[in-house]
Amino acid sequence: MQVPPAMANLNVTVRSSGIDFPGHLHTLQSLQYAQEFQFQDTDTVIITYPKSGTTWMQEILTLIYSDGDTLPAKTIPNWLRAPWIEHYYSESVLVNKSDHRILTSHLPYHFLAKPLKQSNAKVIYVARNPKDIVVSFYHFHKIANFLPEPGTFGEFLDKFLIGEVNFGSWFEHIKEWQSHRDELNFLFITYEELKKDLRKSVTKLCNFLEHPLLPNAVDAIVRHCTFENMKENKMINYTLIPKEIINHERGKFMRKGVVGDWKEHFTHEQKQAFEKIFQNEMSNSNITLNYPL
Ligand code: PPS
Repeated sequence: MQVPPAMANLNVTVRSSGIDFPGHLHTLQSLQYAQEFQFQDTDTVIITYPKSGTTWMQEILTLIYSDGDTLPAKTIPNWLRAPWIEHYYSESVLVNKSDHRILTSHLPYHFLAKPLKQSNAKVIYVARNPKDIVVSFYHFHKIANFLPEPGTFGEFLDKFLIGEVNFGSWFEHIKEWQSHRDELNFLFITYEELKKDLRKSVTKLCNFLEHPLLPNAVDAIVRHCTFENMKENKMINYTLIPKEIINHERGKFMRKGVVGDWKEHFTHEQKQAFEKIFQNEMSNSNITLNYPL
């Protein structure tokens, strides 16, 4: 696999379709590759806006497809076992994978629409309360040297609400994917659902994937995929990445893993402003988020 130097393109931003992407992981070519991606019917694609539970779903799906065997999750980094289609390295990683590929993407629907509609790949959209997303994203910006300095929380929140952050608008992302769900082999699941009842969520995922598991395999997945366990797993906690890229002295990727941390960050005014924009943006969508905002 071709790996660029550790410090490559940390300060580069790639803009495509009006959206900024970190140049450390994306190139115009890799974004083009994603738009022409050859999906297979046996693929499972995790779709998320960043900080929605991507890594958690990568871990759960790895364990579902290994029938509860924790070895792959403990020995292979998540970006090799469930690569982001749009990252510069994905083509070389995927060369060796044949069936039941787990793929990941943060891209808006319109990037993947054409190739996805030509296949029967399974799409799992993981959503999370956007108030918790913006908090998690803010803290991630402080440790990820390939993302811009976030400024204060209030400054970052303002940019998030108008979609002027890397990966674009959360509102557009969820609305666009949801409005095309009937054209796809699609499952919607939330971070809050995983948190509330991981066992039930694993069963729901197994049903969707048509991959039934014995109860002891489900037990192994539920045990392995708690926040406490996963935060120690070097294969997903990003401590394998040099600190010039993700500085773990400034904070952890596996930060808190809770629902409602926004309450520790938002002022009353920020909460009011957020909810007003949320109502405006989401009023004509038919999305029901099964958690209180
Ligand atoms: S990324 O960068 O987009 O891939 O990030 P992503 O994996 O989507 O989101 C990271 C947040 O998910 C939390 N996380 C978990 N929470 C609960 N349980 C488990 N097992 C788990 N695994 C990851 C992680 O801690 C980040 O959330 P915050 O709120 O920052 O803690």
